[in-house]
Parts: sequence; C-alpha cells; structure tokens
Amino acid sequence: MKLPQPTPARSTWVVGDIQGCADAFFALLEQTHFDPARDRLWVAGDLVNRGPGSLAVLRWLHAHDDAVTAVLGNHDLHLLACDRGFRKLKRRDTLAPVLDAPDKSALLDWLRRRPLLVREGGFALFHAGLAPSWSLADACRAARDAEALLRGPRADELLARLRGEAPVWAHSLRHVDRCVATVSVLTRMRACSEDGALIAHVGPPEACPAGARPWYAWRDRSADATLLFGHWAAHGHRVGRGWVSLDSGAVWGGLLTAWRLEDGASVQVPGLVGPDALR
Ligand SMILES: [Mn+2]
Repeated sequence: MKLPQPTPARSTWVVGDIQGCADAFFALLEQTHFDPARDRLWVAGDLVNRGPGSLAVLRWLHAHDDAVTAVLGNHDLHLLACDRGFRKLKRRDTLAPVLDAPDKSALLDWLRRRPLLVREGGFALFHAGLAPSWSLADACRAARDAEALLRGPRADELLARLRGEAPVWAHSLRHVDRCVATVSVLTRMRACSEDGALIAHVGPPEACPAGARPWYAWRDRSADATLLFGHWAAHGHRVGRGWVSLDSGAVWGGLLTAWRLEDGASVQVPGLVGPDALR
C-alpha cells in the first residue's frame, strides 16, 4: 500500500502480532521508513513464537526501548511461564533459541515489565479484548494491578496460573484471581458472552457461536478512545467504529500490518511464506 503524502513529521506506527516473523518485521520497518530517533512503534503483543525469528525480534525491540511501546500477549506470557518452569514448550513453539540465548535474562526481564494496556492520546492498546463490564478506566485499573503483580516478587503466583482456566472477571475476586482473570481478558479474549465469559472461537467475527459476540460488540461505541488490538488472525486488519484490529495472520501466511495513529495510513508486508507458514 502506498503512503499518502505528505507524511507526518513524526509517525507512531502500531504493528500487529509479529510472532517471531523477523524478516517481515524488518521489512515493515523499511516500508514505513521507521526511524527510531524520530518515530515511535507500538506493538500489539505476541512479539514472539511460532515464527522462526523470535530472538531477533526481541533483541531489536529491547535495543530500541526508547522508541517502543509494546504490550504483552498470550505468547509472550507463555514464554515467561516456560522460562519459570510453569509451562512446557509445545510442538509448534519456536521459543528455544530465546530460552537458550546468552542475553535471555535481560530480554525476559524487559518482557516481564511490559504493560498489558497502554492508554495515551485518544488511543488504548492491548493484545486481545476488554470485558463488557469495564469502562476504559476500569480496564486501566485492572491492568495496573496485574502488571504490578507480574513485575514484583510474587510474579510466579501469576505465571503459575497461566496453565489453568481463568475465572470470569469480577471485581469481587480475590487479588491474584482477579489478576489472572484480567490477564485472560486482555491477552486471550476474542468472542465472549454478555457476562464476559470467554467463548472459544478462532474463526471470523461474523461466525461467533450462539450467545457469543466479538468482545467489542458488547461495548458502548461512544467510548473515549480508539481501541487497538491484535490476537485474532481470522479477524484480520479492519478499521471499525472506535477500534482498529491489527492481527492479519503473518505467521499463518498472511500479512504483517502497521497502522499509523496520526492519519490512519496502513502498510502491510507478507508474513511467513511457503513451507515456513503455519497451516
Ligand atoms: Mn495472541
């Protein structure tokens, strides 16, 4: 896609799920003429896994921390849980080079300190979804609690819980349970029921099971920020009323998408191709 002219003096690009597609990621940086001294990069989570270049992606983001705002996705948390021994690598995981890297502790320490939700300048960025009952202020409060737990000395209490079922989010949940539920909503939700229970669904949003809708469809459309999210490859890159979806399935042979906050321009590059692409 060609960029409209003139381009803003300083661009803020938000990129969808990179998932270790390092070649596509670096191609996207070139296509957007990204300059870390001038521009900013927002990353919608799932920086790593399934693609072959998770280590290169993590190293670049870590090295350009001043220009990068990245939120955590479910694959990023899976990496942290594997490192702590709470989860095991699955057949299609490609995280071993990160776990074996000499700079692993610097990279994972940086990753563990990423936020779950960022709200800035009329935009809110998170990996997956928001609970129907949350205002944006509620979502920020819930995210800050879970982030504090993950960054602190009790992080293992959260990471250990990632292998099990999360409770449906409710304010009345006890602290760690509530943080587990918060992480589940922010990093795993696609379709949900009206009470905020996650409904397993990986197909397109038009094909949600009975009683389920895309999480944003339960929300008041006059929310005070544009919601930026990934996690839903079959959803693809779309610009809706009050939201922009950014996961265009790079790891599944689709595209890697960047969308510019200043003017809504989008740039896409091919993700994994040929035998590297997942099926
Ligand atoms: Mn995801």
